Amino acid sequence: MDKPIIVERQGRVVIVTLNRPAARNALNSEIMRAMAEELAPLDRDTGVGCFVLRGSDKAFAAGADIKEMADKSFSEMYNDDFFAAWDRFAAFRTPKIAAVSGYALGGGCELAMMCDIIFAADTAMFGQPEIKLGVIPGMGGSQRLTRLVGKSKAMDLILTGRMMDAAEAERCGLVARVIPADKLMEEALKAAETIAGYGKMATTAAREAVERSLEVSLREGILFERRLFHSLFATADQKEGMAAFVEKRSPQFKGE
Ligand code: CO8
Repeated sequence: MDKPIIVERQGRVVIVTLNRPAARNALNSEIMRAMAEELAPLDRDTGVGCFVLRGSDKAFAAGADIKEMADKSFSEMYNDDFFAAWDRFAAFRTPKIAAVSGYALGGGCELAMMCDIIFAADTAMFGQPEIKLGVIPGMGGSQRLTRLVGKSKAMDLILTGRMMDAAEAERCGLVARVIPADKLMEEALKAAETIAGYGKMATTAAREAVERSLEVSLREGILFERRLFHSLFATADQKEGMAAFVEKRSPQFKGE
């Protein structure tokens, strides 16, 4: 049987490929479990500086697996806390880039939004079409999409179930960059290598600070940022980064 995900390490970057191309990478429980379990040790590894998550050319992921969910009862969904392990992926502290080609729909769009940066191929299509199935987004879409693109656009997508293309996704702030499809991985890897080349304590702190801005008031967020900033002066990487600048050389970060 094919593995649900393929995990490849390239130096300090880990490429994760969703591996159900024939099912448009529909996210079933095997993929969810593999993502949570196989990636957790890599998340904790100071030698890993960035994840890049991708699907196939046709689909990043076309949502949760409808065939797996269709016959479930409320009590099965509730008692299993169905799909809760995706929260573990979302909570990884290593920076994560989603490299999206083709469809990112429903849980696929939600998975991309669990990443820190979304790069979209010019072929990418985003949407939250759950309404067409008689349900609503269930992996954070109603919350994360609204924070990222605002209420009106989120309502438009979630209530109509329509798709938006990469250009619209970039315009509304969902996507950081739109890239020609054949250059998507090259660009994503370049950015991942840049991020992974910095000290991991600083990149972890940076993403934690930005994430916190989505949760708290401006005053609380600024205080959180300042305390994190202060705390980085206890790291060897801060000493090395600033010494390297003064000495006009490249820093050698250790993630300590
Ligand atoms: N689930 C299961 N199978 C799927 C899914 C899916 N989401 N998407 C595609 N497939 C399967 C198709 O059934 C088909 O299988 P088969 O070959 O056996 O017939 C195969 O993939 C290829 O699909 P298509 O022939 O439809 O391929 P196209 O390229 O013509 O179309 C689309 C691609 C547009 C992506 C189309 O497949 C589609 O609309 N898919 C469904 C999209 C959708 O509705 N996604 C939302 C799902 S619900 C969801 O994500 C909720 C998340 C929250 C859950 C959390 C619970 C707590």
